[in-house]
Amino acid sequence: MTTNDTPVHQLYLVTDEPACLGRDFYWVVEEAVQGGVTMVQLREKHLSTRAFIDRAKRLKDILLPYNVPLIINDRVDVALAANADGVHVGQSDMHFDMLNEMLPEGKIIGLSAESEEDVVEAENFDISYLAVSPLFDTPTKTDIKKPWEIAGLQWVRKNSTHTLAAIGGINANNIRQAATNGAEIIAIVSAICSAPSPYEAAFRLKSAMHD
Ligand code: TZP
Ligand code: MG
Repeated sequence: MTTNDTPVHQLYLVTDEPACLGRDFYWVVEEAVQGGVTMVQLREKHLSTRAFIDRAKRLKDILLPYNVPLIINDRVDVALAANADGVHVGQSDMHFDMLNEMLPEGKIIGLSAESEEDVVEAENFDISYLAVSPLFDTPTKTDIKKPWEIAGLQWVRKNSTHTLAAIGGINANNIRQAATNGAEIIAIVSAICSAPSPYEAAFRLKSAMHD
C-alpha cells in the first residue's frame, strides 16, 4: 500500500545540481523549502551509489524539521538506505509492482506518464501521484517525448483517478495554468534551482499558483 493523501497544490522541487549554478546544493534546497517548497525529489544521474546515499541522508536530515518529504528518483536501494519517504520512477525504471513490494508500507510512489497509454496503464497501480511529463518543452531534460501542453493535461485529468503532478517548463508565468487544469502537484527544477534567490523564487511560484 502507498499513501494517496497528498493535499492539493504542493510545490515539488526536483533537484539538479548543475542547475544550482555552482552554489551550495544544500543551501539551494533549504532556501527553496523556506520559501514554500513542500516536497523534494533528489534526482542524481551521475553520482556513485555511495555518494547518492550520503547526499540523500544529509538531505533527509535537513528536510526533517520542515516536515518535507524526500523522494528519491529511480533508485529504491538509495531510498531504503537513506530511509527516504518514497521513490519516483519513469517508464523505463523499475516496474510499479516490484517497487511496491520492495518499499515498506506508507511510502510515496510517483510515476511519470509520457503517453496516453501510460496514463491508462497507471490506473492499475496504487501510486501516490502520476506525473504528466513533460508538461511544456524544457531545456532541462532533452530525452523527452512530445510535451503534453495544457490540452494534454486536461485529457489526463479526465482519464486518470490519480493525484496529478505536472513537470517540465513550469515557471511563475504558467504555473497557474498548470494548477487550474488538473495538476495538484507542481514540480520544478530550473525556475527554483537556477533562480538568483531560490527562497524568493519558491515564494513567488507558490503565490502565483494560487493567485
Ligand atoms: N522530467 C520531465 S521534464 C523534467 C524532468 C526531470 C525537467 C524539468 O525541468 P524544468 O527546469 O522545471 O523545466
Ligand atoms: Mg527515471
